[in-house]
Amino acid sequence: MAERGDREAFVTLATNDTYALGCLVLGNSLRQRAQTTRKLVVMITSGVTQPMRNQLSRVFDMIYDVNLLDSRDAANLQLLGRPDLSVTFTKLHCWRLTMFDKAVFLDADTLVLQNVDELFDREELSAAPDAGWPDCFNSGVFVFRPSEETYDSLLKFAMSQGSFDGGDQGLLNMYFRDWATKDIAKHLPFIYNVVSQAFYSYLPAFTQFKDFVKIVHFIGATKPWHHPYNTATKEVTPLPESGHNKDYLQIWWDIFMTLVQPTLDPSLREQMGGLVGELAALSLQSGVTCGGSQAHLSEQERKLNWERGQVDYLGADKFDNIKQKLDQSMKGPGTEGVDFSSTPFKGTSSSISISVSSKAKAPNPKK
Ligand SMILES: [Mn+2]
Repeated sequence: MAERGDREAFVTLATNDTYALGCLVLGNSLRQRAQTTRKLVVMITSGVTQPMRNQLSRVFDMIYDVNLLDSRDAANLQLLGRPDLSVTFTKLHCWRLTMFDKAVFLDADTLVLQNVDELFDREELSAAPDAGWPDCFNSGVFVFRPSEETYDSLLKFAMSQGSFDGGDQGLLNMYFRDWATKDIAKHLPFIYNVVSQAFYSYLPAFTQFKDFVKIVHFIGATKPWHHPYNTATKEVTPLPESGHNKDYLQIWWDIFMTLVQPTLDPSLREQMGGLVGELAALSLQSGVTCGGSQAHLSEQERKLNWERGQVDYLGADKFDNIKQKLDQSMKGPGTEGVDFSSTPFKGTSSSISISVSSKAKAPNPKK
């Protein structure tokens, strides 16, 4: 089995340092909690800083640089004219990991609760139904066979067809269009990609089957790392609007606090802890991922961009707006009644409060 283990890998993707934190928790969940025997690969873009890269190398067997503007690559050259597709295409790079015979892609916002190595017995393209439209698969978890041929074919397809949802899920569902009807073996059971809000949409089923859940997916704009965590009680507080199940959030935070946070490079801790660190990260990332304001985007589009790590730091999500939200929520009797819905940045006020509780030198926003 050792040989096979070397030729098969779990693959994830980080486009910035925040998502890299998700990757670190995911990697630890695979290694420590699920005891996988397979390799761990993280694909990163230029949005990931060097200290975070070092951090990732402690957990992942391989770091794979995805250079979006590699002009030596003809297919990528064509992409230069389609910046709208660049994020979608980032994920497609997983097909270029041809040093592996088979791989399982996992979003950075997933968490593995139990061993899932049996997924490597499945064929390309195996995935679980999307909770919103079950005739489509959710592209947060899928089994695939790395192949340059498939990669080129996917790029060509994307160039000519585009993606019906503007993201990788729409594209992959169009490319693997017979998934819904052709082969039931390619339908992964839902337990391999359970949206963390499932208890809300179908509580009796959740109650009945929750012990079988193997992979949780924190979909939506608010991620586990956006939630307030009390370092004294070691408890996470679910944000009412995120809809994430508290138990799953707690598992994410337990892994983060026990296996990730204590090993973090001090320079990263500076970046992640405290208001100043948050701001430093913001200005740094705005230069890399955001060219300008996203004021023209609809709320839905903005949330999608937020989900992809493209935050409008210079526009709607700029710090003044975040601070305003923060002040509002601090002023009120509680978070209840405060309308967070107008900004996907709602979680950030909470991540700031996390750092406040863990870093004595950070300014107290209650003042
Ligand atoms: Mn996701």
